[in-house]
Amino acid sequence: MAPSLLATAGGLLLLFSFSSAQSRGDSLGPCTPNDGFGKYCPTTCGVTDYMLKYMPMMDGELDRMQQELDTITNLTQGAEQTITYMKDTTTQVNKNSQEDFFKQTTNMMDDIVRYEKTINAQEQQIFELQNLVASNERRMSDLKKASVLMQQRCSEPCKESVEIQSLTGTDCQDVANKGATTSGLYYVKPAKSPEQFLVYCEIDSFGRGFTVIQRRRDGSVDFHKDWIQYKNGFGYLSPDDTTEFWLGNEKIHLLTANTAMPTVLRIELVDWSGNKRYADYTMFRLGPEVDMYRLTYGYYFGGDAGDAFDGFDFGDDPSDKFYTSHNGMQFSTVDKDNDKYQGSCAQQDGSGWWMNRCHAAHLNGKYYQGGTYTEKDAGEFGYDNGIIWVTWHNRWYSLKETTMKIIPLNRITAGGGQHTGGQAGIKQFGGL
Ligand SMILES: [Ca+2]
Repeated sequence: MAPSLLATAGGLLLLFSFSSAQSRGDSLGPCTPNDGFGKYCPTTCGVTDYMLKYMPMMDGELDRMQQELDTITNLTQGAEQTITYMKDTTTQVNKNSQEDFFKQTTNMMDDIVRYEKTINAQEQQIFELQNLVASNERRMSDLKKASVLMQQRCSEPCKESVEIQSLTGTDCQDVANKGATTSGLYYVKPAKSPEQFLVYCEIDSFGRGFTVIQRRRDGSVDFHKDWIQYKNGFGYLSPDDTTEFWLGNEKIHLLTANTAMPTVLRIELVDWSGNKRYADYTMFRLGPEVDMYRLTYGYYFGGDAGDAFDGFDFGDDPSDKFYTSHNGMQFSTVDKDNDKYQGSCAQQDGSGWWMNRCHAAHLNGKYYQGGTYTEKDAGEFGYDNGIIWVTWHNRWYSLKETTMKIIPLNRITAGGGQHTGGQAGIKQFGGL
């Protein structure tokens, strides 16, 4: 055992864990405290996620080092035994010096042969030990470099590295109406919101300002989160739209409740072949927390991805469609079961969503690289838990990218754009 080296390595890990969290805490000062989270200014949740993601790697490194140290210890013991043996042999030779000359010569010849063997073996051992030491030094050096890198990143003043636009409004459409033409990070403050918060606004050439409430891109953020995390939001907002996040149920509630104009929820999906589809729902609204952030919408407003929120007949049971619809469902998380199922859909699927019994749409599901997955991939419960929009791809196909964004109803068709394909939606819109 080499407790001193282990303690040093442990100390190194501990040192940068605390100091990085501390640095971020310090540098949050100059940031506007209400920004919630961002690519460079993660929330406490964000920091925890980051550390948890990084720590298993460090733990793995330390485990490997420990194993190598054990090996070195064993080899050292072997070498010590060999030395003891060599000393014993020398003593034996001295004892034998009084004996018969020929016998002594024979013994000495034997001893010389043994010595040679021992020396060869020891040289080999020394060579292996040197390699191990060099390898450990490299690992220590890598760990130190990683630590220094973390320190540097954590000590960067976050205010300077995040571009936050100066215009503000009640939502992204309001921001666009005030003249914003660039997509990016903006502060918004809906009418009933006690404070402003940061959002990513997608502003297009038609002057439409979408407020983005969910992004899946590459699986870099784990959506297996609890009630509080889904309430407050998690993941990272970035000015260049490269990161994954859930904006937060409380913010989505504030953005959709008490608006003068009905809100349209646009869902955009990308599969693993690069195909893109979308679905629109108008009069989209999230209830308050006392009503468990219940999802309601008026009707499917069109799109080419199909109406998965309305449920789907999987062919398992006549009630499939009824029990996989989402309109009117409360939000459930792994620690809060508000679904219509005797078990917990959210716990089984490891997500937060408007679960029924359980779903035909499931955009906060587990990220599966490549898309297709099986019951075996789905873990201990074996249910379809991917990123699902079943009216486009079946439930054992997990989508590559998703976007959920909202916009006032009167702006959705502005300038034509994507929605011109949704004939059903246009008709319904005309009938309003
Ligand atoms: Ca239940």
